[in-house]
Amino acid sequence: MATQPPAGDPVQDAPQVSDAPHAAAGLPAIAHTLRMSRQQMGLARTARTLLKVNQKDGFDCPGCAWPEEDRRHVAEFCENGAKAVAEEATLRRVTPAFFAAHPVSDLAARSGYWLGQQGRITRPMYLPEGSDRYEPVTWDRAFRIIAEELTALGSPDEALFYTSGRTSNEAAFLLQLFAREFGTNNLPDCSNMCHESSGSALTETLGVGKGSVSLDDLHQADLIIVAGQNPGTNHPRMLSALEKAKTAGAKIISVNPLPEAGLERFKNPQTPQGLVRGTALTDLFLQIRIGGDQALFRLLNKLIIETDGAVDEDFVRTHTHGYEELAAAAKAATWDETLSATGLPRAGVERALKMILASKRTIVCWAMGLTQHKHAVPTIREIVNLLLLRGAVGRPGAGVCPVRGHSNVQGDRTMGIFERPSDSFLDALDEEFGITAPRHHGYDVVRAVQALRDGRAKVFFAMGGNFVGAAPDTEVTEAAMRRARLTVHVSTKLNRSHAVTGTRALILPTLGRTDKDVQASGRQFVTVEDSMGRVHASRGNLPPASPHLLSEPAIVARMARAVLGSASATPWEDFERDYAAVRDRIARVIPGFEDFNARLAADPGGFALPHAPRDERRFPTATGKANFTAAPVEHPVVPEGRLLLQTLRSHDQYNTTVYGLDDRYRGIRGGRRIVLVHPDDARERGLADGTYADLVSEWTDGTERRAPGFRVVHYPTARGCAAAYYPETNVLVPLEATADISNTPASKSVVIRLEQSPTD
Ligand SMILES: Nc1nc2c(c(=O)[nH]1)N[C@H]1C(S)=C(S)[C@@H](COP(=O)(O)OP(=O)(O)OC[C@H]3O[C@@H](n4cnc5c(=O)[nH]c(N)nc54)[C@H](O)[C@@H]3O)O[C@H]1N2
Ligand SMILES: Nc1nc2c(c(=O)[nH]1)N[C@H]1C(S)=C(S)[C@@H](COP(=O)(O)OP(=O)(O)OC[C@H]3O[C@@H](n4cnc5c(=O)[nH]c(N)nc54)[C@H](O)[C@@H]3O)O[C@H]1N2
Ligand SMILES: [Mo]
Repeated sequence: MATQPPAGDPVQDAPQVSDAPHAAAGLPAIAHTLRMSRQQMGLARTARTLLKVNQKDGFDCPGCAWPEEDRRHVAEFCENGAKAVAEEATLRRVTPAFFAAHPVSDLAARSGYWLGQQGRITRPMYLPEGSDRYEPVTWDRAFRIIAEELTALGSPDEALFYTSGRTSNEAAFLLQLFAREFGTNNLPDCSNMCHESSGSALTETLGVGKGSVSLDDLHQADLIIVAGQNPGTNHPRMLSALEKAKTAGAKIISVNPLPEAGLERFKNPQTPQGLVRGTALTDLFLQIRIGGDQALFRLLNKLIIETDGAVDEDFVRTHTHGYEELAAAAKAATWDETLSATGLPRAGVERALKMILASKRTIVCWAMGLTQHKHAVPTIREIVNLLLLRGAVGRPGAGVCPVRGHSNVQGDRTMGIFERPSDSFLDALDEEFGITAPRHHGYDVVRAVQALRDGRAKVFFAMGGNFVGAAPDTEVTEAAMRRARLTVHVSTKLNRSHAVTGTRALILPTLGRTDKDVQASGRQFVTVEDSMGRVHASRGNLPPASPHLLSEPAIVARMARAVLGSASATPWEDFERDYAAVRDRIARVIPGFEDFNARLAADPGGFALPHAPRDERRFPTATGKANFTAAPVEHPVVPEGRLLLQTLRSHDQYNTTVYGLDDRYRGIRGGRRIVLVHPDDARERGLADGTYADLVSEWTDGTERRAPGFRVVHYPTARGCAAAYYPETNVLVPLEATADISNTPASKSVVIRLEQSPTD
């Protein structure tokens, strides 16, 4: 079995470039899946795990948050879901002997790819003060160390409890409860870097910070606009839904600076005919300039308002507020300004308008291409404006569809992982547990880095994720993390955050989704919420990666007991014993979870959470109506000679986890240090395809940040724009460059210049 990690590092980063294909999935996807799975898991385990992904008695795919079809295929998996599973179910192991052989200074010199390839962590590990080597530690001692540092703090607000979106509802609920009993709302999470802008925009305009459509709505839509999203790589199962809608007659508009193969043509690996010919998905491709979306949607809204009979007046009168303000602001939109902000041809915008006017059931889907800009929140609000004008919210086949990233990022927020919780949530928590949760807001991700940097936070605890790899401004973030007294990572695999630590550090290895979880009361399952607000069970079926692992709920429960001791009346032991006891409490605290356990027992396939705008056209906003908004139109201003860089994902990565060095759908192989530039922009700078350039970001305060040695790839992106992979480019994103209101790092609009690399 080829399950040994590849030897040696630095990993050779030598990108090869060929023409990008114009279709996604198909036979190459199946071949690729099987090869990667076999390398990590061997053949028998590959078969055993892949058959259980997303089945009703199996585990939730640890990949993306796209919902499952109700009648599932025998093998409901996609290439990238399978890669996420293989990465976790790997047979490779990181043992105490590994840590003895690799001091922290050595780990810090390795690539993220190499670290991830070493396998699953098997034992709790401790890095004492002044030492360069992690050593094995007992669980009891690990919790005592955490208790020591937490109780020594001057204030509970000097502690940070980060969550990445793979954490189950049960573990998330316990973690936020513990943090609030301890006395802080410092619960930053990956959502702060992800869909926070969507949540902010939707809460204000519709009253609920989540999407308003179900999978059935998508199938029934007659127009789907996909803006700022690359589903072929990041939500591959969405392509089946788009194909289904398409077959039923829907039209698709994609709005993107890049032509993404998955949106062009989908070769469904589940059908023989799909494998051969595939389905063309996009009817209209609007190749927009980075950051031009608000301008585009504002002009479309003006044109809708000016077209007789195009506004759903009945809906606007009955259900909305603020129409007059929007109408007045929209008047100011001009073709000239819009075409220059978007780089689009007039005919393209006119065609989009026609398609929108012809549609009765419109859905807009989006992801990071819209959320990670300075003006992300007003951009998403402008999309809401469009849907409200057309009465396309709370009607079958219509609505907003922010497509979430991590498989339970939405559920974690529902469970109270939020630095700005509502009073009603805290009141319910206080009442249920007899505690007094703090009411003042905590730190989000960016503020957490600032607090560490400025010495206002001293203990950092992470329930999953790779904080220093994922956060912006790598050098600033790493320096901030090194100032902590203690850093603790609950992790399945090694990553950069284990190598960039506080004075003391702990690695607490945990069960993943695929692992069987047995507690004193017997075998457990956990629950997750998908991108469309459906909650369902997830049950691992593999023997755990090591007998020394604890589950995430067990880790929180034991930490709480060690830290809070007899001061806490919460039955932490019972919660660890039987997760049903946690769900009983969730049922009493969080609306929509009534009879949680009973409903799951009746149907492990789960249930949909209530959503007032979708279910009853009720909008729980400040005005009691759906709100039109009329923010001034913004778009990035790029100084002469500069480009606007977006930092995105390749096909072979899951956020900071790098599965491999290829980006098949963009024709890149064998390397990640590439920058995609329009051929004319590259030539203007004297950069032939294949030359190497440094990316230098220029921030408004005059500071510069440099990422050296990227191979220039001539690529048909929109003019004036560039693209390169995250996390290699996080070093370029200034910590202070964030979205207004949501404070999400603006990692899709970084002003850069290209400088030919000195070695070239
Ligand atoms: N295999 C795999 N699956 C994943 C992930 C992964 O890393 N790997 N990550 C998960 C997570 S956490 C998330 S949040 C999602 C991310 O899913 P995506 O948002 O699809 O991820 P990105 O690669 O960041 O792609 C951003 C897309 O937006 C486009 N874009 C960039 N700027 C603009 C703009 O200004 N306007 C418009 N209209 N488009 C723009 C880019 O060209 C690109 O197509 O995927 C989830 N699923
Ligand atoms: N420049 C730039 N920066 C970005 C983005 C971007 O587009 N551009 N995207 C942002 C987005 S959308 C997101 S969501 C964040 C992602 O930020 P994070 O969620 O913090 O990062 P991940 O890379 O998903 O975390 C991977 C690690 O999670 C751990 N892990 C995996 N499974 C489990 C599990 O079941 N339990 C536990 N406890 N640990 C587990 C493993 O140790 C693995 O190394 O990055 C953000 N950063
Ligand atoms: Mo995300």
